[in-house]
Amino acid sequence: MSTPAKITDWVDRSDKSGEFKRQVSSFRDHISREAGAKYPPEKDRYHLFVSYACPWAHRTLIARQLKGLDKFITFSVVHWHLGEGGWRFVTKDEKEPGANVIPDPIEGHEAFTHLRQVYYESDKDYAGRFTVPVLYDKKTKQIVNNESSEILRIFGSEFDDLLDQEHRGADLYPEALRSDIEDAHKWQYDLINNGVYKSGFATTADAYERNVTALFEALGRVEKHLQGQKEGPYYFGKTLTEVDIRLYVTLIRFDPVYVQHFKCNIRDIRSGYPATHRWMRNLYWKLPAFKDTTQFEHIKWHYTRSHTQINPLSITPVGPLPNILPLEEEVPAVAAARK
Ligand SMILES: N[C@@H](CCC(=O)N[C@@H](CS)C(=O)NCC(=O)O)C(=O)O
Repeated sequence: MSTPAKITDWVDRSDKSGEFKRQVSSFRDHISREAGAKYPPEKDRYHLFVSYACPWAHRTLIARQLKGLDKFITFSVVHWHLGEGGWRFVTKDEKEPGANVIPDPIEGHEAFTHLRQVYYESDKDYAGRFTVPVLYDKKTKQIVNNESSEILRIFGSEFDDLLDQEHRGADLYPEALRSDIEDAHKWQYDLINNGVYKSGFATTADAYERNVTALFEALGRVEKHLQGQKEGPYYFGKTLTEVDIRLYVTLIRFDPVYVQHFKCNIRDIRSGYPATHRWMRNLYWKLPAFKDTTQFEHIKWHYTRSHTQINPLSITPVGPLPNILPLEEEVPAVAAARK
């Protein structure tokens, strides 16, 4: 008899390849400023459900803040623990760190305990995974979109007519860089963003070794690119783009979690990739949209205490300390080598 699928089975138990295969997102509508759009940009109409732990959700939180959409789109954060029922909301009496970690705040959702209920409200026959981020329309009570790359793109442009000059000007997908951005997304998504998961969730040594090797080759490629980047602090020099956001959310979790929990330990960022380390710290320390949305307790607790097949005792490793180094400080070996 085969074992029934569980929400916490990251690799299908009958899949002999041992490979983690990410499902395709199901809700793919768009908020659009085109006349007659089903979901037009409007103040206080949309809500974002996220987890601070999740790198995909983190993309959307950064874009929301960078574009000044905090005044337009509300958000709430689920409990960091992912159990058999999927993501759950905190109860009224629970106190967890971080802003907006609250029960489901939507009118009519007073009895909702889990994110899955938001999915079933939109589609009673929904049969996919109950993932964050979820962009939700409070007016029609429907999920608009649950694919972070698309939500990022929506936030980047579709509210621009409502924004002040400064935020309208923050173009995360500028015309002149579009083909470079798309090229970077292609390999970085597969080898880095998803690569850490494919390494960590692999259930055979072969699948793990193949994916972790490819991941570190790709990190070498990022490092080489950033070493050659003399024009400015961002991936493409003076212009902050989607590529910075999408790489950051994976790399900020790298040393605190992925190195040990996902066995991505050929090197770490702080001692092995100086240009990448500087690029990442610049984003964190100089731009509040990056620092304010990075919640290390949710990040560390979620992975190490939810994935019990990887860490059965749920003991969270203390280090590395600090989670992120100050801009001008290096690990002792790097500092000594510089002298
Ligand atoms: N394609 C989705 C992936 C999102 C995703 O996988 N989110 C994870 C958290 S990091 C999740 O919610 N997983 C819950 C589950 O699979 O049950 C996106 O990029 O928006």
